[in-house]
Amino acid sequence: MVTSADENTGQDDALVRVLDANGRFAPTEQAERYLPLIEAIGDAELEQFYRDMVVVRAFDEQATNLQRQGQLALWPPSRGQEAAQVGSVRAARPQDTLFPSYREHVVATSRGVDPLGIIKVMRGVSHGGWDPTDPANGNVRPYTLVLGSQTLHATGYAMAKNFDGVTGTGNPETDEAVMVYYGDGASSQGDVHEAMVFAASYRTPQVFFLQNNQWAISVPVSTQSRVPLAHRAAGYGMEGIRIDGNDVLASYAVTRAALDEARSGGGPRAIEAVTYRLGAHTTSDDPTKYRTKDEEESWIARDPIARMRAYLLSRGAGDEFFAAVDQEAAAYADDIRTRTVELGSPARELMFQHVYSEPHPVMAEQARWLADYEASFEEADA
Ligand SMILES: Cc1ncc(C[n+]2csc(CCOP(=O)(O)OP(=O)(O)O)c2C)c(N)n1
Ligand SMILES: [Mg+2]
Repeated sequence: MVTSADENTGQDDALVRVLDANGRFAPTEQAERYLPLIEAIGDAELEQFYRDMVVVRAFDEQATNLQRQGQLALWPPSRGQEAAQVGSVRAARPQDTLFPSYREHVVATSRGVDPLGIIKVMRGVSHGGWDPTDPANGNVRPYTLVLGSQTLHATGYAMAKNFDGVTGTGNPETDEAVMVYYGDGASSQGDVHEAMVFAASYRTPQVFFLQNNQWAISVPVSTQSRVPLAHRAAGYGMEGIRIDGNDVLASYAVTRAALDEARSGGGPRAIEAVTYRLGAHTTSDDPTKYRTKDEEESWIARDPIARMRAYLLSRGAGDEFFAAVDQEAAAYADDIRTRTVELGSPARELMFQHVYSEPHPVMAEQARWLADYEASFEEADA
């Protein structure tokens, strides 16, 4: 079945959506089965979703600025994708293991990872950023820049959960599940297909969480697939669910249900969160070269934070709450700035030390060349 470009980019209505673009409670037909889960979300949790989104946006803006000021080598902005990420990560249970790609900043931080861990990777002063085996880091595996490769890691890890018998016992409080994040562009990688074949064959306790943010750098999603990406799941033998990725409630409820079905022995699930990357692909990219202002504005009108704010207002949240969240976000971003500029630079010899396991003449030669080159400036200064 070939569908129109509009359906593929999710401008149609056939999505699980609970809050409309104006933040009104207006569940689509596809959302009905999730309503009991939505009704069970308490006020404190709703406020937490909003707080998470506002705080990570402040972090993301601060990091983008730090890159522009030469403090980071690169930054991949998450602006616009906050609802997809916050809803899904808050749906995970503590015992679950999460495999991010490279843009899931709030996925990492809301599980306990210090934001400086992410900053260090993007500054080039750490190879991994955080220790995924340290319980303080909430079972979040390291960022993966090789597109789609983390889906294989996740499937292998989830297969091991079955072999170890730590899932599928019928107890959602202890049964373990795995969730992997990837993008619309990554979905064209062979790795993702192999990961899905093995996941379905071995009935892994796993959720594939695809953020369709419409672009893979400058390539539109319409080039990646002739059908909505969620439809692909059926070909592997798993349910594929398409959600409005700018609706934090849809993201939460659908992910919660999918993870719990997967952990109870139901096999893997695929979620396609239809969203939009409002920022550049990374700070090395200029999106004005390949997309229109009109397109960006049509998605700004569906901003996930404004939508949740309107919903909370309609439920009676007051100015005090919103002011406190803004203050918290500003303090969070300030703290990141302070600690980033204190990081300094690693010794230049370090970059040659882990290329080969043993000393290597080419590395020795390059290290000598760099030392001489830098010394030439000292002589010039003297
Ligand atoms: C295997 C591989 N090929 C190419 C790249 C270069 N690359 C980095 S990000 C990117 C686009 C990814 O798009 P998508 O999967 O939609 O994720 P998004 O960046 O939109 O979050 C490409 C082609 C890479 N990192 N890895
Ligand atoms: Mg993308």
